[in-house]
Amino acid sequence: MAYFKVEKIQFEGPKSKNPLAFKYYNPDEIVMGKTMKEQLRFAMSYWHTFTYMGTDPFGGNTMARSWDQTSDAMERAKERVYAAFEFMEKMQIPFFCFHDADIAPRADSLAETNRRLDEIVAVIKEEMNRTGIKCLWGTTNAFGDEKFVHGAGTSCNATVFAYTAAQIKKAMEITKELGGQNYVFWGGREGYETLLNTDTELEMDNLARLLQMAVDYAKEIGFTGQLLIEPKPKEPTKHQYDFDTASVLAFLRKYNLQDYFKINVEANHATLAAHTFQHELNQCRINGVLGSVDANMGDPVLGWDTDQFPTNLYDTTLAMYEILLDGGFKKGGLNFDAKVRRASFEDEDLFYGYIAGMDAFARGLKVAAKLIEDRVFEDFKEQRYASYKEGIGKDIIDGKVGFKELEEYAIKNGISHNRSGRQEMLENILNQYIIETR
Ligand code: XLS
Ligand code: CA
Ligand code: CA
Repeated sequence: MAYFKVEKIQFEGPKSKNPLAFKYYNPDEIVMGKTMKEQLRFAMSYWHTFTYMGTDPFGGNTMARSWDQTSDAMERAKERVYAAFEFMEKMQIPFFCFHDADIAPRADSLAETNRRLDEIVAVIKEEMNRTGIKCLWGTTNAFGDEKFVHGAGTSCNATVFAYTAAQIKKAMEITKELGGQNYVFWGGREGYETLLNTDTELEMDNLARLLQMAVDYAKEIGFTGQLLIEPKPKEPTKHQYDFDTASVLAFLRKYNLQDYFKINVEANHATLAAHTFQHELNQCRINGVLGSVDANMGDPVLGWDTDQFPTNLYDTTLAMYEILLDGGFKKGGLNFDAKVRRASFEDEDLFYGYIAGMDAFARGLKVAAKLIEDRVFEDFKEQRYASYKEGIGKDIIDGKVGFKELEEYAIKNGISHNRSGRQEMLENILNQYIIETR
């Protein structure tokens, strides 16, 4: 049975006026030595695409999905699998990401929840075999249920810590079963509201203990996927421990976990932390921890985690620029952690959302590749830092001088003149590349 009336989305090129076609995403086109499909590694988020029904803090569902009409929760979960795979096939999306709670309904007991997960995982596996679609990453939802009111791994209640560990254990097992290439930890409620009732030291130590247990268990069961931490500065808690890439790195190094984790960068989380998307990717790249990406965008006017489909070409270009400079994705990919607006409630809108995001990233990929090929910023930066290539600059880099030698140098030579940073010139060149790249 088909759930969607829309036919498979095809590449028709930039001249096409068909809204249900790719204008820029041409899966087989080679960019920097790989096909677009291999470079971009697009993934569908199970939750925003198949369980989000349009609620917001002021109102309920606006979306009545054709795959959601059966009254039995397990039957509904199975229909959701078939609808999800039909959607990915029609969208030409090669990967998916999921939380345990997205794929199977929770039961009252953990044992029954786990049994339900196994039942649905078997159905997903069949669909994976039928279509060749793969799992980019799995995770557990340790934030939605009431039990996580004080946090999960950072809860003041030790039995909640234990329950969280049990959930991660099972989620890791099913991610392995599905051949997931990564496992994500997003600390949904790992943070606090007020220091008046919070022992941050114990909470952070416990978070590290939980992650160490996850590392140990991954080893024990032979899960070879990459473990990823997804930073977010706030929402739902006022202050989340995994604030941004820099604070996650400091945390990992403090607890000696740095060898086991990379980062899953989400665009909207970067902007919530008052960073740009590119800043976060750049921090990952220079520290060798760029794992995967949650592709979406926020709204600068609204200022919360709006999880919109990414359509801003500056962001997609500069994101792909960092990703390409990093040598491209290894196990990671571009997961659309994005949802259509609640007023875009028709099934067809899901297609428009994904087409917009995939085209924006395809375009970003091509522009970024051209910028790198032409060494637009590289040559400029090389010139800008040329003073470290010789003389006193080289001595600083080579560790040949200390304060005494530098004082001597400064007294004798003063400073050479500073040159313009040419920001506006560079921004205009970037515009030119975005407009002109074919
Ligand atoms: C929420 C997060 C979440 C993670 C996975 O803001 O983006 O969806 O990606 O738990
Ligand atoms: Ca995310
Ligand atoms: Ca988000």
